[in-house]
Amino acid sequence: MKPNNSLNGKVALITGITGQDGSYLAEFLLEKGYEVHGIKRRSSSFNTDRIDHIYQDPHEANPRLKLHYGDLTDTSNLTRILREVQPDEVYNLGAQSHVAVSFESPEYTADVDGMGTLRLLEAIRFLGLEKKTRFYQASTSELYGLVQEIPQKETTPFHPRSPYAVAKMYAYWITVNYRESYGMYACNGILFNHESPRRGETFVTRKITRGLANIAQGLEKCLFMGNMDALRDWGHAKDYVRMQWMMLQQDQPEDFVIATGKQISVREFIRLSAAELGIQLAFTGKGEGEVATVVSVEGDKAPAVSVGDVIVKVDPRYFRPAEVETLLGDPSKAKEKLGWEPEITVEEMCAEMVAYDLDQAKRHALLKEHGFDISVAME
Ligand code: NDP
Ligand code: GDR
Repeated sequence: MKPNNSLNGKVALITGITGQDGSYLAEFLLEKGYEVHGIKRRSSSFNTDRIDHIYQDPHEANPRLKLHYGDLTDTSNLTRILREVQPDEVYNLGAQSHVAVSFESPEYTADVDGMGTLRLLEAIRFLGLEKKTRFYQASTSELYGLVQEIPQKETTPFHPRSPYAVAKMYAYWITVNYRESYGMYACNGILFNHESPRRGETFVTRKITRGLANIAQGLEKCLFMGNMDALRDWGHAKDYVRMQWMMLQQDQPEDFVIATGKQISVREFIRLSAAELGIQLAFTGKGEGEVATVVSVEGDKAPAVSVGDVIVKVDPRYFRPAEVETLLGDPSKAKEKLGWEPEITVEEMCAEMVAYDLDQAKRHALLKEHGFDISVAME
């Protein structure tokens, strides 16, 4: 067996290590003593921002974090990496993960999110690693789509509503199938929405916290939103990656719903975020005509905002061809079998995200004041 730098004897491979969850999971596994390998895509500019703080220069030390170029669309590449790494645990977090974008690129999304999962499972089997390597699949509450039951649990029927969700449904079942067919330790975490300051800027929570912070500092005038009635069960990514690891430490592989059991609307998340900046909003109008107007401003976090400003409008451009209106998870199984419970509330998470984005906005405003105008464009 190849010698490794693991402190606990274990080696993990993470696809999607440069993403939100991948970065938190890599930190978590390094703290546990793992040697962590990650697959990153080749990009024309640097794409490792979220993991730069844990990267160790291979010239200076025996790093416990190692990166490999790769792509979930490339079978030979995945097989070669798996053969080289011989992981004890594989976390398949890599995906084209944006639901709205999946309507624009359905075929690519199917290839990466659906077939990519098959490629990994098949490579594990092809290399004879099926008894050694445990496999975690990043499944999603989007599988429930048009919900059949409230709240949603492991037994709730699926009705996917986007090319993303349909691709993830294939990945869900192929993971179950490899478990049943080949006795592989393979399981699905059916995770509800989870966020953090590392959330991609075009997902709704981050779009809101970043957009409002920019408006507070005078970098932008207005936030343009899609469906503000959508209801989501939002948790913190840090809580959810802990659970990803816990799922692979059981005697038997099983699928689990991971959620907080509480939901709020997009509109309520806007209200919470604005309040963190000292801004109270009034929402008026309906559907495409809805706007949010500033009714009061307190404190010094939003010097560029005045009473009467309209700082949120609806732009139908952000409506989806088929929408998932409401998601609410029931995490009882995870609580009873694994003792998992989320530790961070949506209010605490929102406060953390706003504080981070306000700090960024202040830096940008300062640069702008001194003649260095960098783009803060909002999606
Ligand atoms: P992100 O979008 O932040 O990260 C996705 C990761 O996948 C990035 O590292 C990205 O690389 C990588 N990736 C994209 N395409 C490919 C490809 N073709 N080959 C290899 N890697 C690729 O997602 P999250 O961290 O939020 O989510 C992690 C996983 O969990 C995803 O599979 C997502 O679908 C799923 N999920 C997420 C939930 C959430 O609320 N966050 C809820 C339920 C499931 P790059 O950095 O280069 O773009
Ligand atoms: P979602 O997350 O589609 O649930 O998928 P997203 O944050 O994109 O949308 C949540 C809800 O907000 C509504 N919405 C908007 N969404 C975006 N992105 N931008 C807007 O301007 C906007 N206005 C309203 C959406 O219509 C939707 O109802 C996320 C991803 O992380 C998936 O990978 C993951 O599987 C699921 O969560 C669980």
